[in-house]
Amino acid sequence: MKAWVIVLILLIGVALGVSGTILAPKLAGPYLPESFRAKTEVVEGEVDRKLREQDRLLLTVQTSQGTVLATFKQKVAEIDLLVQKGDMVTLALRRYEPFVEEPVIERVRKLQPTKPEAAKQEPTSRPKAGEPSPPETAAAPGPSGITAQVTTDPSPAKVGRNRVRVEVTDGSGQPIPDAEVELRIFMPQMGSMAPMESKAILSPVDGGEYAGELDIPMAWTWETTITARKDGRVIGTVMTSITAR
Ligand SMILES: [Cu+2]
Repeated sequence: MKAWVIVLILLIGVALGVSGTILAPKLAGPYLPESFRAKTEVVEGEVDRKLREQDRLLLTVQTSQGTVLATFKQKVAEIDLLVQKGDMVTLALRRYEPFVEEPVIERVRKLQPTKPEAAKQEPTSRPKAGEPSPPETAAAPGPSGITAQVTTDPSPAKVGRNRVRVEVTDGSGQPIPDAEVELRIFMPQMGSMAPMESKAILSPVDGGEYAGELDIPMAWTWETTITARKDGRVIGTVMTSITAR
């Protein structure tokens, strides 16, 4: 065969290959199975377990569609550093699947305890050496004008049994004695995790001060509602949060 024929065949081959690469996805796109298309779905959920091995990292994420086990073999150290148990992560998946490899992590949100407003107004005196650190406090005016200042022992609160103290004052800062005070912590449903709650009925210890025992089922920043009643009638509710570590 003549040399120029071979060159011509080669050139035609290259031209077909190039145009095929450009045109094929456009023409064949609608006929390709779902998984071949670049369409992605965004799935958000809470990291409920993280397992680091020598050369890979596993995350289980509770999403609204089900649990995802994501396996990473690239950027293992980086992901290990960034993502912690309890974080909310957004994954780009082709579709929901229980087992995914190297999904793109689009966002990581730390569910850090939000510092209550009252903390900012507190004097910033440092505790002296040997003294216990000041207890975590939270105060917020309720719809009826009452204020409840929560402290936990230990502080920050721990998983398990904690002692809680609540100082209840009225709109003008006067302590409210002789009330029935109840404290409830709540976690909404997340993914397949059922909602959780725990309650403490507090007893008066001093004028306007109430105390009791609270069981905290897991490390989390819990939505906290304090309800004060007098003669069975609600005189005020206060929303705040308690973080257990
Ligand atoms: Cu939960």
